[in-house]
Amino acid sequence: MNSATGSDDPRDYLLDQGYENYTETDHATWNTLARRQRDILKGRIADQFLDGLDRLGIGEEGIPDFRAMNQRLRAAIGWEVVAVPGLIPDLAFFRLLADRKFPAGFWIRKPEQIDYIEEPDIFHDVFGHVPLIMQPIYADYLEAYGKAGLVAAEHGALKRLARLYWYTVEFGLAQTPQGLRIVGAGIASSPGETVFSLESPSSNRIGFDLARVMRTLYRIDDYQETYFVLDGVEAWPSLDLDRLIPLWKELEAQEDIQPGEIQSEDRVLTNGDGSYHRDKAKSAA
Ligand code: HBI
Ligand code: FE
Repeated sequence: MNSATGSDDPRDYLLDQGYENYTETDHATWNTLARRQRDILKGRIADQFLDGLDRLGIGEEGIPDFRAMNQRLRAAIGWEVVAVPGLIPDLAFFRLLADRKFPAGFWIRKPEQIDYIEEPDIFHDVFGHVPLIMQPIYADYLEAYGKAGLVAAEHGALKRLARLYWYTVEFGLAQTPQGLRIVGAGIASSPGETVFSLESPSSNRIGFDLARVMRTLYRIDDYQETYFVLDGVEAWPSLDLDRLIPLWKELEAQEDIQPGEIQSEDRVLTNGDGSYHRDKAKSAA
């Protein structure tokens, strides 16, 4: 992720959501996106995500008002969503998560950008990220992630944390008794990747392994070449610092792994044929 530079103090980024400033068009854009995602996510997303949407009132009644949503989040799980202008520096981001606050962009994409935006907007941040925070195990994972991030910064291990976030919180899949399901917010807020991540023969799907993920480079400009699969919707990795600090040290001696590469130790669920990214590279050349 290409995050901002600037102050590490989260208070320098917090805004009022400015709920009254959203236009009819803004609410209509939200509703269009929410309706489309709800349809396409059926049978593909973890049930817990849909449960979170329902319990938080995140739906097709316009952009959620953080004041109302936060009453439910606070009461249920001791988290809240805070409005920020966009990407914020890593340390400010980690501090918020460590304090059980999830930063969300307050703005929404314009109708002409409905399918692609470069920076996360409120639809990605709230529809994609917030529903799973209603699950205690996930809520604790995000908090632990924030705390680990603050320590990683002191150990030159920020890239390890960025990769972990990418391959779990943003682009994670999970095994369930009903089959593979989406748990990542970057997938859950994108109609194209919702289908691609589960059904494309192109990408690899590999059983989650913490050290393996922390070594793996990722693509920010297209669908992933590899998705990592948690052993269950509640199987978020433990981020015990007594284990992480020596692990980061060990990894310094190991090479990075390319996004599409498979290693002999991998638990391979799908060995992707790479066709999607190869065709793209051809047409770009
Ligand atoms: N800021 N608003 C926002 N949202 C993010 O997801 C985010 C961020 N800053 C940094 C960041 N993510 C990542 O680089 C860290 O997870 C490593
Ligand atoms: Fe995100």
